[in-house]
Amino acid sequence: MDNFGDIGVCWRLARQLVVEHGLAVRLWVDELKSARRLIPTLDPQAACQHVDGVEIRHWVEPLVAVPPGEVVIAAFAGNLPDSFLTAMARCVPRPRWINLEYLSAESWVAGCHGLPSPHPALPLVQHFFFPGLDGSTGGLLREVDLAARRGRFSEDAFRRFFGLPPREPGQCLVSLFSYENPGLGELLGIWAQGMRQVLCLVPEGRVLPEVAAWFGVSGLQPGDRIRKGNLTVTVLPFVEQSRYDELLWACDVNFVRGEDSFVRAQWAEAPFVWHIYAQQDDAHLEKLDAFMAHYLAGVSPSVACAVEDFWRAWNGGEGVGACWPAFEAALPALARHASTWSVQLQAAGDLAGNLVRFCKVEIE
Ligand code: TRH
Repeated sequence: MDNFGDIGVCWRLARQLVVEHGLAVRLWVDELKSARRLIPTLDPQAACQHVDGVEIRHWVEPLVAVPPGEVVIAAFAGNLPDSFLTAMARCVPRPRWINLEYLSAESWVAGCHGLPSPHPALPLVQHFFFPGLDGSTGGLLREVDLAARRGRFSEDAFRRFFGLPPREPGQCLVSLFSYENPGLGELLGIWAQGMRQVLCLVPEGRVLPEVAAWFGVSGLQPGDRIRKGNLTVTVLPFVEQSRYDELLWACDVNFVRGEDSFVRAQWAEAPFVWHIYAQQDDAHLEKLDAFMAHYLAGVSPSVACAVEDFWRAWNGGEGVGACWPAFEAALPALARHASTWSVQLQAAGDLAGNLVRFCKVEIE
C-alpha cells in the first residue's frame, strides 16, 4: 500500500522525542517494508534495530513480551493487544496511555482533546491527544531546528541533488504528491497550453500511471523528464522526509495529501493544494471545509473563493481546469498569506513538546 502518513507522523514524532526531549523511544512498526521508503537505513528483516536513536521493533502478533514504557502511545486508532494491556496494568506506576488521533480542524476536536477514557475492565485510563491548529489542541509537529534548516537551504544544491536544470525566468515550479485523481489530465492540459512554463516535479508514487497515460507513454520512472507544450514533468525518487521538505521549499505551489505532507506544506510557507484522504460517506469533505474556514479567514473574499473552488474541484476530480486560472491568479496573495499562517499555527506550540508536557503535568 502506497500510504506513508501513519509511519510518517510516528517516525517524525519518535525522532523528535529522542533528539529534543532526550527520551528513550521504542517504535513498533507493522509494515517495515513500507517504512523503509521513509527510513532508508531500516532493515526490513530485523525484529529489533536502532535508527537515529529510536528503537524500532517489528509489530507481529503475538507481540514480543517487552516491558511497556512509562508512556504508551497508540497512534491513529491502533489497538493494543490484550497481552500488552495486561502488562501495562501490572506496571507500578502504570504507564500513561495516549491515543494520538488524526489531525482535523473540526470544532468538536477542542472538546475531545485531552479527555480521559477508562478501560472497561483494567485499571488503565487512556487520554485522547489531538493534533490541531490552535492552543485548544495538541498543535502540529514542528522540529525545533526547522527554521534553521530552512535558512541554510540552497535551491542550487537542491537542483543539483535531483539533477534539475537552473530555473528558467518566469517558470512556475510545482510539486505534485497526490492520490489518483480524475481531474489530473485536465490540470496537465491547462499547464501544457498555458502562457507560463510549468515544471512539475512528481515524486514516485500512486499518481505516476495517470501522468504517464496523459503523456501517452507506458510508464514513468524516477529521473524521467517529459514535455508537452509549456509543461515539463520530471519524476523524482521518493526521498527522505528532510529532503521532501526541501522540495516543498523550492516550489511555488505544492500539491500535498493526507496528513504529514499537508502539515509540511504549511511549514514550507508556500501556496499549496490539499488532496485530503477520502473517508466513507464523504466525511473528509467536512474536514476539508473546516480546514479551509480556518486557513482562509485572513485572506480577501476573492482569494478565499479561488482556493475553495480549486481545492473542492481537485478533491472532487471535476472542474479542475476551469478553476485553475483564478487559483493561479491568487498565488501571489497566498504566498504572502503563507508566512502569517505559519506564525499563527506556531502559537499552538509543537505537538511533541505539548505531548511531553501533557504526560508530565496533566496526567497523574
Ligand atoms: O501517505 P499518505 O497518503 O498518508 C495517509 C494519511 O496520513 C492518512 O491520514 C492516513 O490515514 C492514510 O495515509 C492511511 O500522505 P502523508 O500523510 O502526507 O504521508 C506521506 C509521508 O511521506 C510524509 O511523511 C512525507 C513523506 N514523503 C517523503 O518522506 N518523501 C517523499 O519523497 C514524499 C513524496 C513524501
